[in-house]
Amino acid sequence: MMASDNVSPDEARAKFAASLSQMYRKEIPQYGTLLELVSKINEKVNKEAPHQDPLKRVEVERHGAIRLGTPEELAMMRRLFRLMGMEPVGYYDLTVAGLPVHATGFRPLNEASLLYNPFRVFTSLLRLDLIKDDALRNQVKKILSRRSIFTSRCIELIEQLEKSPDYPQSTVDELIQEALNTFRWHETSTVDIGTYKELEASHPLIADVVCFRGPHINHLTPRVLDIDAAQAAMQSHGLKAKSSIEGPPPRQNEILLRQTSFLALEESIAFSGGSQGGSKHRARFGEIEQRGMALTPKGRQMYDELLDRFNRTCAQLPPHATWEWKSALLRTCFEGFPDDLDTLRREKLAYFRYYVVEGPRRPLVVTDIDSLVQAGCVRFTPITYEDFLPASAAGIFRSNLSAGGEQLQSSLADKEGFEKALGCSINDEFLIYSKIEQSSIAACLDC
Ligand code: OOG
Ligand code: NI
Repeated sequence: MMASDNVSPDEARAKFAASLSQMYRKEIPQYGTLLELVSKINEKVNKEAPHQDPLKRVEVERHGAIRLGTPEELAMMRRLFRLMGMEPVGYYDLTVAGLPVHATGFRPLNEASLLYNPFRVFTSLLRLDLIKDDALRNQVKKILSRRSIFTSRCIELIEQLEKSPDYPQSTVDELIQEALNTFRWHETSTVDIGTYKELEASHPLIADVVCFRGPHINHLTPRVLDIDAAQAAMQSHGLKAKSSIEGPPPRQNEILLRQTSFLALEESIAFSGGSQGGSKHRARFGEIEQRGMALTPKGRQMYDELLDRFNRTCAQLPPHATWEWKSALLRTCFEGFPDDLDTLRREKLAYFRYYVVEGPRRPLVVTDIDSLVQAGCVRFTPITYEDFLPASAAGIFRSNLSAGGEQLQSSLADKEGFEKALGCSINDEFLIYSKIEQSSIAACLDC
């Protein structure tokens, strides 16, 4: 095999993301509308003030979400994503929001790969241990044990590529085609309508995970550079956007992640593999997000505290409180969060990448990065947040599931259990950002 026939994991990921986007666009026409309006906004915003992440990256940037049923499914998914240069980052416990799942985000780790294509997938795993009812839990286990979400050819190709020193284009192309089968929508449920209704009554999320042949991708989110403009555009294009934007308020210097979605589609499904007529299922929806800078643990703690204060105050508002009212409250709650880059940097609330600029003379004695910044020979830009927010994720989950579902067993996070299922440990997002910052500092000091 000639070297030119080989592709890199980055290329495999970019191809997979593009193929998935193409498939999803065919499945959900509103997604196509969303992409068009996002693309227009991005071009306009970037023309007015070029964004730190090049438009080339932002234009293809997507995240998807899938919900898995068993540890074996998660382990195989990890192996598939690894071939595309994606690793698990961050542990998200959603039980705190009454959802019987925990999750990680698969994404590229290093800067070059993120720049090439930052595709990420929020991957959750059903927590069977939280289903209180023994009979129900056993039934769920039994249904899940009968399915195989990957085609046998897909598994063969994963095994083959894992062993191979090369990455032949044709094998990777075939892998992508096979993998798409795992992510596509199925109009028929594997179970009969009675079982579906029963599982839906226990928790709509359980029905969504258990009743289908595969973990249909439930949204594919483009990145937008101005989410307030996109929210307004969604409404004027007839997409039923949810009224509030999840995450921090709008700011001069955006932090973390702001997200909004349009409501889940009600889709007709048939049962018992197609032989039994229909009902409706709500799982798939549209979402957009704006990404700001990654916060340090100190900044993140401040964010969590302020958001918590906002939520507690919100709970006391009268039921007719409008989104304008709530968003004004959100802004007030976040007034104490500094909004200028130098304060954010000096107070170590966010992560930055430092770089040397030509011109100003370097001080004779360089003690630390601050002396270089003060002398004007080093500048800094914030590092983009590449992960998810559990509170926002819970809000997104909830607004897109049919109402209902019993209270679940309250419990504790189980990161270890998740890692055991995954077959490897989860990368710590703070460590990744901190390493990028530290290596940029070292490069400036060495100069
Ligand atoms: C995942 C929701 C989480 C996000 O952007 O926070 C998510 C799901 O509904 O399966 O995608
Ligand atoms: Ni999402």
